[in-house]
Amino acid sequence: MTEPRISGKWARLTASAYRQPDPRMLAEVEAGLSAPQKELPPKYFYDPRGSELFEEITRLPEYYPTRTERALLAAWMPRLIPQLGTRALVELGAGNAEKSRIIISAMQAAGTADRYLPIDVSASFLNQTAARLRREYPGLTVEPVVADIAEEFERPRGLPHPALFAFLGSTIGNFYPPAAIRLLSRVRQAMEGDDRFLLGVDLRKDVSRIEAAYNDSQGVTAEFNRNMLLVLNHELGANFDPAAFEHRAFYENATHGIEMHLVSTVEQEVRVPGIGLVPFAQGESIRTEISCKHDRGSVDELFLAAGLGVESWRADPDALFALVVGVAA
Ligand code: AVJ
Repeated sequence: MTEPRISGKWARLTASAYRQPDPRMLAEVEAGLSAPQKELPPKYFYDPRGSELFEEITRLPEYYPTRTERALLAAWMPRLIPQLGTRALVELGAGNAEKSRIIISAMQAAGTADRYLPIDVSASFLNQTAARLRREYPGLTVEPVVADIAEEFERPRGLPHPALFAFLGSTIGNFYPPAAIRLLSRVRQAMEGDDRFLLGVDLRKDVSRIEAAYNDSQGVTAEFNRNMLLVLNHELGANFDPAAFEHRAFYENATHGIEMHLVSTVEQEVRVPGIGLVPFAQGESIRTEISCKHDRGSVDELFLAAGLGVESWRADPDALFALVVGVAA
């Protein structure tokens, strides 16, 4: 089907009315909203506003993971990178690449900053990031890849050795173990020779500390959570009223993870074009994210099942967060 060709301000004003919804997104949303426990994939948090809100989360006093991981990287990478001789950094779920800079700078100091391949679902964010890094590191070849790492991952062609595949920020926590193992196995398949895997994981700890990180006093996480409904409105033409949903985040002991939900405050029906009317009882929720926490034992299990072994493990003194180097088993 050809879209009407219009330009200037009308193109912008009418773009969303003419755009076809992404069929993959529509299928995922339909499946998620028709499940007994409604759910939506966390990747739909990250439109430009969502990415901005997530960056705000990373600076909140309660949200310890980002700053703890950054400190671990800053302390370790200047020694680890020259030991490994890393020539290429492949980063799964790159976001704004703020932490990647620490690794790339260590590669540059070692004289091996050859290539950087950020992989992310958000093309616009990725391209901004790539442009900035090319300016900051003139000798570095930056090759952004738009992909959903939960669905697909292959060794990028022509990748120099040794490569470091990094999956930071505890994003692995978004996957229950079976899906985490599938993802890690695909990374393992992509690894060759003396390549390494670098994982950032949020550790199991006092539940109140974890719950506080997802229930910040400024309400940024609540706004981030509700933003997913605006993404559905914008992308699918749905008519969610974000004010009719409440943010809820709690730790589930059985799965060692935070669950984030949007709880309908009223009985209501929401229209999603291509899906129909979605009914909500008062108090019924949509699960928008899980964030599983790990320890040395659970990481060992995931790695073992994926054909990887833990080569080294570094946690901060308070054992909030760990960086793990994995090697083909
Ligand atoms: C980006 C998935 C690691 O689980 O802590 C932060 C996302 N959600 N606050 C996390 C998130 C709510 C974050 N990850």
